[in-house]
Amino acid sequence: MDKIDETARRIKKLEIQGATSIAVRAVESLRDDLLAADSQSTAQRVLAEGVKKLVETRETEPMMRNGLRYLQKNLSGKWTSFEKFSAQVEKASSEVLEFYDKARKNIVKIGSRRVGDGDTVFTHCHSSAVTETLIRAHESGKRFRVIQTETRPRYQGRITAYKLVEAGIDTTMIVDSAARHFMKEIDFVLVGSDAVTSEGNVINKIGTSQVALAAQEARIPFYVLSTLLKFDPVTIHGEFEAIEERNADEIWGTPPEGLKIRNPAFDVTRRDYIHGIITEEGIISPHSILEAVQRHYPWILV
Ligand code: RUB
Repeated sequence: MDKIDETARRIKKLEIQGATSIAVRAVESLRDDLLAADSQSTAQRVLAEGVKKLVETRETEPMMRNGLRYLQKNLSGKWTSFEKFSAQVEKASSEVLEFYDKARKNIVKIGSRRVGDGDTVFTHCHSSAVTETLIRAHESGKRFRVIQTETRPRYQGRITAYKLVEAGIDTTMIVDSAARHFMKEIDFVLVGSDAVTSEGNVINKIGTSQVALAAQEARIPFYVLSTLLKFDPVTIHGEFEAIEERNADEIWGTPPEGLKIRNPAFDVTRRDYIHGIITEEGIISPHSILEAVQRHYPWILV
């Protein structure tokens, strides 16, 4: 399981970050190790252990879980030959990667239309969907400004900054706690998502819900860019989306003895604060998320 081990290690260390990159790399590594297996029984073991290992890297990543489970479902059962099994690995993994790719293209297209000439857009953390959307809007000739957070403790805002500045977008970085201070300058907030629940709540990088609160207070629209593939089906059955809590040394490497440090990676933004979720179906109300998932990816709900 060389590829799976390497990918799991890199996801845990945040060398691979963001829900989409995590999901794509997890599916690719599982596909590669399945294709490298020398027998059907080895492949079945890689499938079971590999999915478990990848899923455990980050708790709050249903886009990865949905993709890996799609592979599992399509590879279960008895195969008459190892060649047939391998062909099915290729087929099912290409299908998942195509779902991811198509969804991304659609949300970027729809999201970039929402950016207006002269706007000031606020974003938090690094979402590859958000940066791609802003870059697409810029490439289409719109001129706008972005205010973005540095995103403690791991500074993912710097990745956003590099990408936006490289694309020639007028970008200003602020500390996370300055979000409310700058709300009066903003036209709308655009953030990514790690998970969407059956109630239409969104889980994204810690601090997102504070930005949403500040946006609501200032009467600023708060949009979330999220493929429906980030829907977490367990939330229908009453379970809460698990929130990953990371190591304390991300916050302070040499704290005084006895100090307690808490480091949740994500928080929940309730649907009441969300103006719209920008999905592959269009900009939808958080209330209609379940129906939209049912229409596009019924297999997620099975
Ligand atoms: C990243 C984060 C991103 C979402 C969406 O958190 O919260 O907003 O994952 O990303 P972390 P994308 O850095 O802890 O992974 O739009 O790329 O799917």
